[in-house]
Amino acid sequence: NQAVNSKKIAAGKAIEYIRNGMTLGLGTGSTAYWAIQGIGEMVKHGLSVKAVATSIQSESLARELNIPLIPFSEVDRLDITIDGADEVDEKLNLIKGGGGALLREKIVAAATRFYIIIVDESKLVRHLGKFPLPVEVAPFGWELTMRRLSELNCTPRMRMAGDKPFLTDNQHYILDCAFGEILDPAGLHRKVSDITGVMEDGFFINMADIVVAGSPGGETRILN
Ligand code: DER
Repeated sequence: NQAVNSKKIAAGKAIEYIRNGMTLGLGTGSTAYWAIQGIGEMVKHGLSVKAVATSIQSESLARELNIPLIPFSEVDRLDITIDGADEVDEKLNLIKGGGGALLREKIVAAATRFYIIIVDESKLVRHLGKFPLPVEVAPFGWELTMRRLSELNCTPRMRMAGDKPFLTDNQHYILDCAFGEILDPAGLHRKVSDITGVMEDGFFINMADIVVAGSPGGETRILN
């Protein structure tokens, strides 16, 4: 359908930046899925790259596609990481974490020279915040952490997997915090990350180098 089309189109444009011999970060989610598929095709046709995945889910997809994986401990910098996002504002600040992979995604992003975000154009917003901010918290004392988050004027909700709390690849919980329109995402990120018990939050401030936005009509726009 059209939404898949725009994700695929954005992914196809993003993988054009990949060169032989690069070390890549593989993102997580339904848009990054298409980038990993495209990289798999390039590997099948002789591209030699090494990759670090941002989730167990992306790791197993990469294995299926014979994309050579290396442990993160073997790299100090990644050349390119391609990942999705839930919202992108006009300064290319992001809300991520819809797929629950935000902690490893941010660690990989922070080690990446050229960070490419791929989205359907519906993710482009004037202000972040319509999408609830995913916050990864330690299960130990999560009730106190949740209370402290709500004191920042949001409504935190435990993300569930069936009738149990969702567990991230790092065995933490995710609280989805509805703030409504956020006018100062950098300032709010500092407040959220200051709360003891918060492992990471879904604000990716000043991290994206370019954003490739795909449209259902099949065009792509490069934002930087
Ligand atoms: O969890 C994540 O950060 C994902 O990248 C998410 O933000 C985007 O997922 P999607 O491409 O499936 O919308």
